[in-house]
Amino acid sequence: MERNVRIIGAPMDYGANRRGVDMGPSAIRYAGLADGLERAGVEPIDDGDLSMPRAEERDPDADQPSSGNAKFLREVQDVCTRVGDRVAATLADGEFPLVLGGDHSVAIGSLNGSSRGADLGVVWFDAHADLNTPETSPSGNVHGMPLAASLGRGAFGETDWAPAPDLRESSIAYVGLRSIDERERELIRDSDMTAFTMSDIDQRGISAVVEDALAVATDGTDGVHVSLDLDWLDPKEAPGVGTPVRGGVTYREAHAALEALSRRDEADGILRSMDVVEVNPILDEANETATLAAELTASTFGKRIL
Ligand code: HAR
Ligand code: MN
Ligand code: MN
Ligand code: MN
Repeated sequence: MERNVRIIGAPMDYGANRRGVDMGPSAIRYAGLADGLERAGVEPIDDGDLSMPRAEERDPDADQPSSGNAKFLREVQDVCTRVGDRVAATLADGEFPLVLGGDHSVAIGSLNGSSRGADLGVVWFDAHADLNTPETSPSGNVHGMPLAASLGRGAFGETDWAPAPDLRESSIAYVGLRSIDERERELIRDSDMTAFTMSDIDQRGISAVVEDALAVATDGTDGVHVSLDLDWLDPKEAPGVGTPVRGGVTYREAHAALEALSRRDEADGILRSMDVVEVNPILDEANETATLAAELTASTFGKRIL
């Protein structure tokens, strides 16, 4: 049976410090996403981009939580509500939602939509933990907070905005962490999430780590959401990201990881939804990072070398 993959573009940069990730969806499409998906054997259906006001037209501090700092919170909330509805409708139609960011705060929407009426597992490929709350964030940038928002932590729990109320920490696994804020470290340690850092990958290899991450995300869940932040890769491979961190995974490790997901999916049908975020074509070299994003997405859906 052919799988339909619905592409949902979310060109938002409210959650990031540096402008340019709003061009991510265009750059990833231009890099050949649809072709790659067809070669992987799935049918891409492009929904185009959600419309949203430019950050310059908005006041970042207009809607602040009761405590702490979360810039453009109203705008993020508006976009993520629409992303969530779109993702849920796509799943209800029996299609696969593929959300293109934009900064990583779009994942609040993906997780909301994908966890409606389902126990969701999550594999979070990222250099960063994205677990700050408005109170702990050193920057006020919401792309450093999507998991905290989805879990309703800190000031996110006091609003009537409940992004993913049924998401369980014990079903979430990070892969590739290497830049964690001091207060985030405590948050992770005190949580039920599973965190595989770059050190784990150094010691055990990417395949063993991904296998363990999948064991976490598939244990008692109905499906897995894959959140792919391109800064997970080493900046040598993926220079076009807003917050590069040295010491990330290589080109081959990244492909190995996503091919492992795809093989497991072929066997057990585990994949449910995905987002591909933080591509910043302004900081890129000849669209290299968007090209990698398109290739890795094709690998996730089963594109193989032979
Ligand atoms: N932890 C830092 C902060 O909260 C940096 C956020 C990271 N940016 C991302 N997320 N690209 O993965 O500001
Ligand atoms: Mn076709
Ligand atoms: Mn991230
Ligand atoms: Mn990141």
